[in-house]
Amino acid sequence: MEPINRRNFMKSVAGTAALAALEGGAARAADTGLVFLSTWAHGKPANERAAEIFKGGGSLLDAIEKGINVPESDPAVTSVGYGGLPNAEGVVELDAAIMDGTRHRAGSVCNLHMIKNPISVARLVMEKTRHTTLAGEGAFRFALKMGFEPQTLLTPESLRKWEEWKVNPKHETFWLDAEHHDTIGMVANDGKGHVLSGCSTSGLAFKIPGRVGDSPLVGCGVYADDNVGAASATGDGDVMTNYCTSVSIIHAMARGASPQEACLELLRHMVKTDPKNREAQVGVVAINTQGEIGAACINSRARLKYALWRNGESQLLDSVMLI
Ligand code: SD4
Repeated sequence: MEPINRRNFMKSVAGTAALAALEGGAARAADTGLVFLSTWAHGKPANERAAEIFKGGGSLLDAIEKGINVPESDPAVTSVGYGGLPNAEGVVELDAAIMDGTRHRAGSVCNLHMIKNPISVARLVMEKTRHTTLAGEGAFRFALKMGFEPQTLLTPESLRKWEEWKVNPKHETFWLDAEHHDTIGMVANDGKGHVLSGCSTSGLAFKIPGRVGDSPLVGCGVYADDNVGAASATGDGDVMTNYCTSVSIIHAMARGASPQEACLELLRHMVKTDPKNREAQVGVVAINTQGEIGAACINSRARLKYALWRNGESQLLDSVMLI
C-alpha cells in the first residue's frame, strides 16, 4: 500500500476538509441550487417572480418579499392582500411575517388595514426597528411612516361576498366554526444553505375583528434557521397556533428528520393529541439547508397544492396527505 505522504493526503477528501479547517473554516457545502417552495396555486407566480428577482441580483430576502407581493397585489386572490376577504365588520385585516435564517430575526404585522403589501411592512419591522411584531393601528401608522400609501383593500368581489355572508341568516361565524382559506407561505434556499420563510394572509374570512391567526406569529406561520431549514403553514390558524407548527417542524429536522418526515410527524402529533384535528384544514411546507423539501396536509378537504421552483422549472404539485 502506498504510504500516506502530504501530497496524497491533500488529494483525499478528508485531506481537503482538514486543510480547509486548518486554514480557518469548515469546507463549504456544495451549491445545491436555488429553491422556492410556496403554498397553493398562487405560489407558482410568486415563486417565479422570486426567482427572477434573485437571478437579477436581489437578495433572498428581496426575492421572498417581491414574490409574496404578487398574490398580495392580485385582486383575484381573495385570501391575501388586496381583494382579501374582510372581517365580520367588512374591514380587511392583514397578517404577515418574514424570518431570515442567518440573522435569526423576524418581522411581522397583525391586523394591518389599508396597506396591500403587509409582507413588505413586516420586512421593515425587522430591518428598521428593534421590535418583532407590530399590530393594528400602530402597524398602520408605522407603514405610513415608511412611505406606504393607504388604499381601500375591498374589491367589488370581496364586498359582494361579505354582503352575501352578512345577510345569510345561516352564516357561519367564528364564534364557533372555521372556514377554508388559502394563505401564501413561502420558504426558500439560496443553494448555499441560507434559508428564509415568509407568510401573508387576510386571515380567515369574516373573522371576529382583532383576531390574529398563526401566519404572523413567529414559530407558527414562519420559522427559519440557517443551521437547519425553514418552514411555513397554511390552514386553520386557530388550530395550528396551538402546535407552533413551523418551529415544531424545524425542531424535528434538527433532530435528524427529513423535511417531509418532519411535516408528517407534526401532523400525526396534531391528530394524536386531538382526534378532531383529523378534520382540520392544515398544510405545511418545509425546506432544509441542503434544499430537500417537504409538503403535507391532514385530509382531502383541503388537499394542499404546493408550488416548487427548482433549476428553472416551475411546478404545481400535490402534497402528501396524512394516512
Ligand atoms: C389564518 N392560517 O389566519 C391563516 C389562514 C390560512 O390557508 O392559512 N389559510 O388562520
